[in-house]
Amino acid sequence: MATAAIKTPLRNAPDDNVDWKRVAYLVHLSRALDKMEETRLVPEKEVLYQFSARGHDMGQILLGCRLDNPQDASCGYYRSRPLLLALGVDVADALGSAMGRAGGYSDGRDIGVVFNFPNPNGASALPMCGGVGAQYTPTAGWAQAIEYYRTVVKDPAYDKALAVVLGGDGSVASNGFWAALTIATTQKLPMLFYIEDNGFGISVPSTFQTPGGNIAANLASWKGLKIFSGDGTDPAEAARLVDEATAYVRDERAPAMLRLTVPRLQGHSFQDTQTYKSPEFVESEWARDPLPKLKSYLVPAVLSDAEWDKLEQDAQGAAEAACVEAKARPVSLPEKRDEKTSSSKARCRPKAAWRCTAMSRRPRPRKAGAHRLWGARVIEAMAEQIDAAAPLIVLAGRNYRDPLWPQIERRASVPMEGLGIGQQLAWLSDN
Ligand SMILES: Cc1ncc(C[n+]2csc(CCOP(=O)(O)OP(=O)(O)O)c2C)c(N)n1
Ligand SMILES: [Mg+2]
Repeated sequence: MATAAIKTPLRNAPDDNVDWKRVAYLVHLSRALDKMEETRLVPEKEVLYQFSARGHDMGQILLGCRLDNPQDASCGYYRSRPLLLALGVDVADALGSAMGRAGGYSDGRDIGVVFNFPNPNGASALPMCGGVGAQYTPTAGWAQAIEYYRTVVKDPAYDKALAVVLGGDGSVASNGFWAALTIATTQKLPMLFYIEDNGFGISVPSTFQTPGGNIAANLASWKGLKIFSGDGTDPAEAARLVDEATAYVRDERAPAMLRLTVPRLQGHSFQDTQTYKSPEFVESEWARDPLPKLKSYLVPAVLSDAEWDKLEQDAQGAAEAACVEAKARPVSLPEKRDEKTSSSKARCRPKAAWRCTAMSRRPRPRKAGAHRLWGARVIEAMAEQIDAAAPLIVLAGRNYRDPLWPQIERRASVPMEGLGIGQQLAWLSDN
């Protein structure tokens, strides 16, 4: 009896500074969305390109919960939806984008798994794209802007702000990674490199991306970079590392890397059946699933079993409601999509945006409407920058010229028309 009276149950002591209920809810929500896409929306052909974040979710959500400064910004990649959920992105927007629906922040323009989230109430997510490594230098730019506002404009709102970039173990072999690392460390920028090391870039093991497969170990002697590294599936360790790394960047105004190892519990994308992994390896990955670890960490220390189940049900309910809302949205029409792209961008940065939208995209000859629309945009962009009466020398080929020609032929000349490629090069070097 005496023994029983003094025996204290073994309990975890989760950090009170973490809102664990929110973390658990969001992990359940991320899982519910992944499962809904895999089991229903992909077979229904509502979602065509699906990426599961399963295994990466808890770490990202812990990170997102620490991005609480409205001047913070993050930039992720196609596996970053859990982070976006933690930043507060509308669930129907997240799902609707993957379904190419109208509305939301992308109005059907994105491939779905990439996001942008100009968040007026908190940390924003910079526009992402599918190019591996493309996320790094824009994030360095944000970090540089933070420092400009802090030290030149002297706006105290930026005193503790940071920029965080998310990337996989494959992305550390990209130009963007090394460029941003150089910028952030030579300029001492408040930038956190959050590396989710799942051991693979599609089917390629991380040992092909960096010697030994551990970028944090390899950068140990890199000057001006504080390194944090650990297990992204262990709730206590991941929460502590996220805390330490974000606090370091905020307080020291200097860059850091946080590398968390995580299992990729699904194929690279839905289509990938992972035949390059042995069944034993896949099993060992599932043994590292952070969700059951989170449950045993929180129940009963923070939540009862019933509360845990209720969070899961609530998250499923939210995912279902978001699905109904997203499906009720019309499919975004290409014409409308183009209008929205140009007009919304024009509101932010008129000239640069017009140049980028109107001039960089190649017109598609078989789509006469799109061809004409492209031509009209280029004409408008030119009108902003070139005098209406100025003579024009057109160096572009026929595909690009044709949609503009009726409007410019009176003042345009095409000096390289009819020349072969070698003659064109000669003309260009002579003129
Ligand atoms: C510039 C560029 N090169 C190649 C690809 C093709 N690609 C898509 S995902 C991927 C692997 C990236 O792996 P990692 O960074 O580890 O992220 P993970 O998918 O494992 O989360 C590659 C090579 C691409 N999208 N962009
Ligand atoms: Mg990877």
